[in-house]
Amino acid sequence: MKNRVKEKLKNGEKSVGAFVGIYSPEMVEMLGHAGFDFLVIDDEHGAFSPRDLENMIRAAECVDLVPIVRVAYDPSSIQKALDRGAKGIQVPMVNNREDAERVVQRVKFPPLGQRGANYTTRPARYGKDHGIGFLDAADDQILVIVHIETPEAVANFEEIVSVPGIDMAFIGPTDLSISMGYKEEGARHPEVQKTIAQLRERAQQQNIPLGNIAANPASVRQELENGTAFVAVVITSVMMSAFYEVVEAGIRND
Ligand code: 3PY
Ligand code: MG
Repeated sequence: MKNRVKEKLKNGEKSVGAFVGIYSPEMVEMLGHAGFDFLVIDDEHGAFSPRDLENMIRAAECVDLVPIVRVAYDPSSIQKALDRGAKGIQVPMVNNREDAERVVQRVKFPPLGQRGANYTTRPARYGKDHGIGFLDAADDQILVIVHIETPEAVANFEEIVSVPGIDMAFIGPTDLSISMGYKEEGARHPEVQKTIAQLRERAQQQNIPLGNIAANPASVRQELENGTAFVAVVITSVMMSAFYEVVEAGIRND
């Protein structure tokens, strides 16, 4: 169970992916064929049943996309996503060391964590994989990502990312700007931009890769140039801008 994105991170390479909150294995296949590296199945905001999650993950595996699940943060959601076959877990609203430690406890098997083992599940190939081989591979390959999206998380950044087992810090610009009080201006507000720029420097000092959202193709490039290791577009934004383009073209032709 090699995790291509985790390997890339270790080698200092960058990855581009997409958040998907709509149930569509076909769209997952399209992302894979288009050449994306990873998929974040958004189970914080999306409408997925456990079965839907599993089918999205299965589709990602068919096209060599790394399936990551952004969980709605309660501890059991991490176990459930991992047992469906998620190769990465992305956890919103991680605000301090204790939150980060709780995430690691849920993702890793003992001794580092307290994840429950069961070899009859999909990721263990229904019993074909078991014992130390399965346990160590899972601990080694599953990517653990925490969202930094509140002033408290910003203040505690160093202690969050230094928790053993945390692989990456992901900036949540929308929640960060709202929780900083910039509900109208959003992430464009200079204070939010300044905070994000400072997080970049602090991440570099801590030697922790940073992830971020990109609003459009130009900002994918900008993020990569800024050193962001893991850049994700949001599929609904990409689709809506394509739809607006078509509608505008139609209006101009009227
Ligand atoms: C945010 O911007 O708050 C996010 O969580 C990104 O998806
Ligand atoms: Mg968020």
